Amino acid sequence: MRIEKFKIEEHNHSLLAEHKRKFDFVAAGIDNIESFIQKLIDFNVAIPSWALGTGGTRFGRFSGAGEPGSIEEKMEDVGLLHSLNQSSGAISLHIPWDIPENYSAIKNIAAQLGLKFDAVNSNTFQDQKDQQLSYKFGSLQHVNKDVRKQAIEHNIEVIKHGIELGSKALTVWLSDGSCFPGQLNFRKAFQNTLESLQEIYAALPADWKVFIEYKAYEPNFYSMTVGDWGQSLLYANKLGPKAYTLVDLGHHLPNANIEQIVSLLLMEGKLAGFHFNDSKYGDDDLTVGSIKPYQLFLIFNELVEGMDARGMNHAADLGWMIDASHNVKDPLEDLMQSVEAIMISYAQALLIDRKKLNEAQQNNDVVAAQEILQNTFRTDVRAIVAEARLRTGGALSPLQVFRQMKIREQLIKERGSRTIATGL
Ligand code: RM4
Ligand code: MN
Ligand code: MN
Repeated sequence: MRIEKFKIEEHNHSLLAEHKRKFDFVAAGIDNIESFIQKLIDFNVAIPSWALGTGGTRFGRFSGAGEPGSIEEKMEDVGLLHSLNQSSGAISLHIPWDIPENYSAIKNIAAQLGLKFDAVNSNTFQDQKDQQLSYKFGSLQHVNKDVRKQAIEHNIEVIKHGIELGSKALTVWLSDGSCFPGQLNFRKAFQNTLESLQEIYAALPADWKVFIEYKAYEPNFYSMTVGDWGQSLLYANKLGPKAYTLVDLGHHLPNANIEQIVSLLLMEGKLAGFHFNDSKYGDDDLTVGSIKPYQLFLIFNELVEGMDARGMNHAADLGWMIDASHNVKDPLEDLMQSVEAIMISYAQALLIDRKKLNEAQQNNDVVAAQEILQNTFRTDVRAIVAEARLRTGGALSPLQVFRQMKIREQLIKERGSRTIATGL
């Protein structure tokens, strides 16, 4: 289904007076409001194809009705999101969960919906039906060269799909590691992984990047072969200029200072970008901003500061993606909340008074530094984010339109109530 423009206009009209009141109030206190709005308009967050269905846990999966059953329907869902918030103009495919078959047909749909193809993701953490060799004991790290070769070839295959679609990056997340002491020779596992990654790197087109994602634990619980940002950065540095470290917010040990990691990766020119989500305990993959919004703000503070220090383009120079999936919400509503949380944190980070913060830091004025950050964090910028949406034809309240138009109900009518999306 598509949302007719006039429906969004009608909705915006109904909220306009109240929106204007809120916007004028917050905008009055901000110099450069126009340039901030433009930055918000330019900023887009990619949607992973696996987040459009209800995510399961290892205990069960409660599929929702009307889930997208094909890559085309997943694109349709991202198109719906994008027409509501004008900030979700890209989709990231996980292969083989979603194998593009007819490239030109798929590219056509993307063009109609105004979508681009973000990074493509490989999957060597599961065995597929017709797969020859098993990844039970790892993939790129495996002691058996033939298994490594199979995993390398899969990654090269994923790059080929990406080239056809116009993607510019490959994201490699490995579950490789060990569950028990003694299971693995750490150095050999690292070296095997590095050599495998080098072969994949050699297959990258000139204008591509490879994102090396790390994760502290799960599914391996004693060691992960790409377990933290230090290890990822080691690989990225050894691989070369097209290799970068990808930060997934849920992939750290509890209480890790992610904002500091971000700052240093940016300093090194090695930050690939983000997989946004939120968590209380581990890789919980909850809605962005639902648990630790202040941390998200502090991360964006470092992002904006660090990107500006390097003269980077906020919207284009890093990869921005949501990586969340869970059991209890409608996936589209969840994604709307996630995108909104990201835009709010980004907007707030833009508003931070850098000059004053810098002065406070230079004077060791700890109290002033905290005041500056928290004043901004407590500023309600939702009307600024909504204004950016309004100006680009999106909805003042995407969630409200989604519910009022009964979009899920319409999707259930079209797709049925027993559909299951591929993914986790
Ligand atoms: C992993 C990691 C990857 C994602 C898979 C589905 O934990 O976050 O980015 O592709 O999950
Ligand atoms: Mn991830
Ligand atoms: Mn994850």
